[in-house]
Amino acid sequence: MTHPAVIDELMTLVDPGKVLTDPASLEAYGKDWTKHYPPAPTAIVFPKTAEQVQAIVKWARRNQVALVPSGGRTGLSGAAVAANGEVVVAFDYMNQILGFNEFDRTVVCQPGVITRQLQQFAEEQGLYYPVDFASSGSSQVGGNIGTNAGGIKVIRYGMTRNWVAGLKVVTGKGELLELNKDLIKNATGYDLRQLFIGAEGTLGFVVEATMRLDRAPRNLTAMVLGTPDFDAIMPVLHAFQGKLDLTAFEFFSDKGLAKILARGDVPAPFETACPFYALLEFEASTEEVANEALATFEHCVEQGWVLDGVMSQSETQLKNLWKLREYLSETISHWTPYKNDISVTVSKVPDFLRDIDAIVSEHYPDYEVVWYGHIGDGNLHLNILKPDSMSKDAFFASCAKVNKWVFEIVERYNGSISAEHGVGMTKRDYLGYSRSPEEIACMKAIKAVFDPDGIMNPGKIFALE
Ligand code: 2HG
Ligand code: ZN
Repeated sequence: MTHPAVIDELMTLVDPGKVLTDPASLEAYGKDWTKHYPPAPTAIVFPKTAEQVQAIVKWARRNQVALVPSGGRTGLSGAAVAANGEVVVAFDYMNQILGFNEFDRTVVCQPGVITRQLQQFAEEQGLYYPVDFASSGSSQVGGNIGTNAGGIKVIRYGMTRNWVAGLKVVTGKGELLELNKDLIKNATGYDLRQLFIGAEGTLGFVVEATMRLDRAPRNLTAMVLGTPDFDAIMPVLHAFQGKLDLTAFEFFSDKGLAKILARGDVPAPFETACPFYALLEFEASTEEVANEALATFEHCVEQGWVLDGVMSQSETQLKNLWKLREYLSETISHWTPYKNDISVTVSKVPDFLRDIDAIVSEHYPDYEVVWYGHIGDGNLHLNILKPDSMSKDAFFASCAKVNKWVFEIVERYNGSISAEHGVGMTKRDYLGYSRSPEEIACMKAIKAVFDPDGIMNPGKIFALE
């Protein structure tokens, strides 16, 4: 436990009132959306400047205090959890957009800028920040960078990594590094910026980020298509990708749809009941594009790949169709789901899903399983729902047993045990299914360069040693 005198010293490094130790704050800032681990931080500190972050890290080095970075805490892998007396560094007061350059199409953000704030700022400039996901109303830019956040538009725009022009980071040594200087071309050796993206705060903390923007999409239009089985989704993807530049290609199962419709606030896409649904989106920038989409839909129906479908005709319909997919995670959170976020290359998806589904239904015939995800990226979200009669601990213990088999299948398919939710604490013991011992050794050596004292988010990605 950190000595009270050490916390007193911390208080001198930031503005008055910006260190909290009350139980409610410790509880709130000590956890993310996983809620598996009881939060137990020692204190929460709110820096306002990069210099204050440097002072905090140097203080932590001197006193051997572990630090956990905290953004919107919407993560699903426990990467922002402080369960071992750490001090949480929360970026809520570093939440300003500091600059915009219309020629470079870049925005300079402090790490605590909310994703939606950045999206809205881009819109006000007639531009677009394309990384989007259900938690964009609370997640923060620093956390998005720390986790290399993905979401629903990756098929067209890629992950957060693609949109980071430059970074300022404070390393575990307390040094301030300015990485890539916002350049498009910069052939000067190792791109250290990329190391900090997706590092989950284990190398250092982002204190400023220059994010790129894109042109605004024109007349985004969505289709929801019902398929007779899972296998039909892939030829549908192939057919549409051959004709259109898709901005999204998502899927969900009938069980997922049933949960959404039971809410009572989202209209059904159409009457026909189907086992699986694909949601695709494109820019209907001209009438020809819209006609091409309809012709492709008809082709898919003729082939027997699609049983029914609908295309949005207005902004409201577009939003309503997206709710069918975007509300899933929050809606099923009521059943305390056991989550897995896995990926393979797109061509392997049908066989992969069949193998995993068989394992899960063999071992858990009584559990309800809801499949959804970013199928156009080969990314599946497997959610096993907790029966009401079962305790959370018993349920999670029984699901953990199946992890081994699921991850063996992932390994066999050369896939990833974490497609977009990160490693954090939930996946750290399984890293070896996706990364070789040599790779893990390199990763640990890199950590030692930037964080020689092991104070930056310890116990995340790798187990505590
Ligand atoms: C999504 O795609 C999020 O909705 C959450 O990544 C996934 O709830 C999940 O399993
Ligand atoms: Zn997702």
